[in-house]
Amino acid sequence: MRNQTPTNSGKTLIISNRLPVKIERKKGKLKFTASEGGLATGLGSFYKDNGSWWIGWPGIIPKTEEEEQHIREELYKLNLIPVFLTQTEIKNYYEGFSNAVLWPLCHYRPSYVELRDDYWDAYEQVNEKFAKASLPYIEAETTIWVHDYQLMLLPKYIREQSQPSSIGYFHHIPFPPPELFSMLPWRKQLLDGLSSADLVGFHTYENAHNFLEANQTLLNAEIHHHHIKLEGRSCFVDVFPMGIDYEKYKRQAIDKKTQLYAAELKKLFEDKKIILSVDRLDYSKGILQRLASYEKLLLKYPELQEKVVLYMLIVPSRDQVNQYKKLRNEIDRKVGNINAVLGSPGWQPVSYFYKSLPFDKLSAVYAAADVCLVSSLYDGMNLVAKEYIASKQLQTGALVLSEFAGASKELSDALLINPYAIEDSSDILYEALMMSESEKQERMQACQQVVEKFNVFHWVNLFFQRLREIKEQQNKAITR
Ligand code: GDG
Repeated sequence: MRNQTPTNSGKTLIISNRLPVKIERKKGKLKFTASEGGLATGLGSFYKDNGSWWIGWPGIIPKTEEEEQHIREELYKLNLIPVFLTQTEIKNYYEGFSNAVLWPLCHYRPSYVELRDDYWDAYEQVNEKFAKASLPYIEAETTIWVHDYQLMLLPKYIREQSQPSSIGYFHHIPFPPPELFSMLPWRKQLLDGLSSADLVGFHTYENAHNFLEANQTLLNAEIHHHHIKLEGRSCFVDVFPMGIDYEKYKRQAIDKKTQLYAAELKKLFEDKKIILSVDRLDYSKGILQRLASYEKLLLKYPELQEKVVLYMLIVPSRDQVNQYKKLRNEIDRKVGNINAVLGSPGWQPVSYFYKSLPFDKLSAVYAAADVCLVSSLYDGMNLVAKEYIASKQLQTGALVLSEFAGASKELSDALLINPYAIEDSSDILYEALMMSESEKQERMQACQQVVEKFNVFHWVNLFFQRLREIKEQQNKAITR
């Protein structure tokens, strides 16, 4: 499906909190590595076009002005424009308002929300900083695509200071129901910021609906189907479930080296079935509930003891935010407890890794796993589920997927669980482990068809196509 590589006439400006690049200091020198994330892959053909750019934070604080200049020059060669953040901005805008206010609120954790004026002030200031940095790259024919909750005010700030062809925004995480969103003292400013875009996209209908309703109840906006009318401007709201680069995962999974590593991994666990989980450290991923249902599985079906292992890969994330530090300790304790109580000299029930694996190793782990367990309590989409599907080219595995992950709306042939229902989840996990090869194959093939067709290129194409249609409608309305 490579022929779906997106195209766009005119210039494109992508804006996200992080640039798709990793910069590390190694022996006094800076090392630049391109990011392999889904967004970077999907949008690669856009921002690398002539006159198109990607603006964002490069993830590093320069030590000197010369170093800052050097970073700018290096990134410029890659069509990337850095917005540098100070330590205080990182603390208050990123760790503060983005990850200790918006993230918990959008993931149904109002008790984790830290309502602080200094966080809000920094959020406004940094959004303004991003707008300022963008202005030199905006012309009348520029199409702008803003990404995610760190930049909800940006569509408004850009609109006030320039006249691009169109502004799109995509919300990668859930959008809460209006009753919950209402608790924010700055709810109106945030909604106003977003509805200044021409098009706002979500992964699911539920989220789009919540956003429309919030505009209606909190801003008194007129809503016509998927269309918000407010103060003479209009904003379309639509659903675009994000996909992955299916071919890339497929290619890597059938690569000889990957297969060799997968075989080594299987050998390491001998005749045991591997249940895999992969996520960033986050309370939205239901890691403690997952451990509880795995523990239940071993207690309820003791014949599985010494016959199965939970391979749990957790990527360090936001470890400066209080709730994340707390969660990490709780996970350590729970894993230790399961291994100490249920383990034996030759068997550790949970193999837990707190680190990130390189892509080829991750692919091998996907390929080796008998079951992939996604237990999110709430998740915009969850790409891990789709990556696992794309990596099972022998159609041998089973996916156990939370019904609260956006991916469950598309992957109806996965085994769906309510991760809060510990006992039910453990039964479904048992069913996955015991499933016949033919049923696994049937389900896997059905899921693969969906993930292959609705891949990341399809997602990007659809979003830009919708933006173009909106622009055409607006032009027609003006000339009428
Ligand atoms: C947000 C939303 C939405 C993980 N471990 C390793 C590794 N990863 C990669 C996975 C996957 C990505 O991280 C995680 O993506 P998810 O979609 O599962 O979750 P979030 O990070 O929370 O993403 C989510 C997404 O945005 C997109 O809109 O789906 O709902 O929360 O790609 O492969 N990659 C490597 N090594 C690891 O150890 N190389």
